[in-house]
Amino acid sequence: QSIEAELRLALERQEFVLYYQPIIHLLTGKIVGVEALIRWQHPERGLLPPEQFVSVAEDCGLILPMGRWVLHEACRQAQAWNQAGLSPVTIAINTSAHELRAKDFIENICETLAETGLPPHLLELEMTETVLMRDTEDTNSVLRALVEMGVKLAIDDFGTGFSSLSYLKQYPTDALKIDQSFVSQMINNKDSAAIVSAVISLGINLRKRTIAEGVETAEQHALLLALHCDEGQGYYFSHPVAAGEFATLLASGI
Ligand code: G
Ligand code: G
Ligand code: MN
Ligand code: NA
Repeated sequence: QSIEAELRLALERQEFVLYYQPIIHLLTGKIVGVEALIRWQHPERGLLPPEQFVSVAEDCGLILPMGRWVLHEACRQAQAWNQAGLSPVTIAINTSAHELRAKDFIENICETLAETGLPPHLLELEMTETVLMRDTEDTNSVLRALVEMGVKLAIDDFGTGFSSLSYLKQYPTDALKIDQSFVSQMINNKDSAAIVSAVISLGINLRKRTIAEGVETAEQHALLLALHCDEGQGYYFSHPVAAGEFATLLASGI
């Protein structure tokens, strides 16, 4: 059986699950956001990471129904936490190029927010530079529509894509997620530290939040704080965890 056929079945059988990784406000240490990360609970092969199936789903078009499921499930879950009285957190969702260019993308987001009751400002869509650089005209109107709805936009893996800085002016983005490759090397490598520092300055000057990805050590945490990075995400704070475990973290007031 091809992986494509397997993926189709997995969607029907609801074998996908979302894991949640906290995003911490560095100054207060509080959880202010969470990134939803898809996993495939495979009946024989166990819990599979997205590297093993997301690109296949993109190539065969299954990324659209999969993305709709992720959006709906993440918004439903975030609103359930809200209604349970936990402190509101922004739910961040990875958005692929296919999804962004789908005709019903905006409509789908509108409907999902209406159905789940999640306030639009608590939804943040993460897109890579590569996703943003395609069809700039169309992309711009889609992004403007999202901003009008109050949905937030973050540039994922910032600094690793193939792009120019001019799109920072062109697109109404709210946040820059500093790629973990820079963060992981910034203690031992001056050039990586310089890049992290420059991206944070760029964020400050453009009034965009900066979020450091892949924070693993106390040294990295301290340096990011000193550089005035807004938020952090990584194993130092928490691995991606199942929904129940995330609710426990949130309830503990971290
Ligand atoms: O969970 P993990 O750290 O292994 O995720 C690896 C990558 O897989 C992420 O950086 C992200 O780009 C991608 N990914 C995870 N979840 C989703 C999802 O729901 N949709 C899409 N399109 N990509 C995802
Ligand atoms: O969306 P994106 O492709 O950036 O997804 C982030 C990926 O990075 C996820 O697959 C997540 O599991 C992984 N990740 C999260 N925190 C850390 C970390 O501290 N170190 C490393 N090496 N990977 C991380
Ligand atoms: Mn991401
Ligand atoms: Na990223």
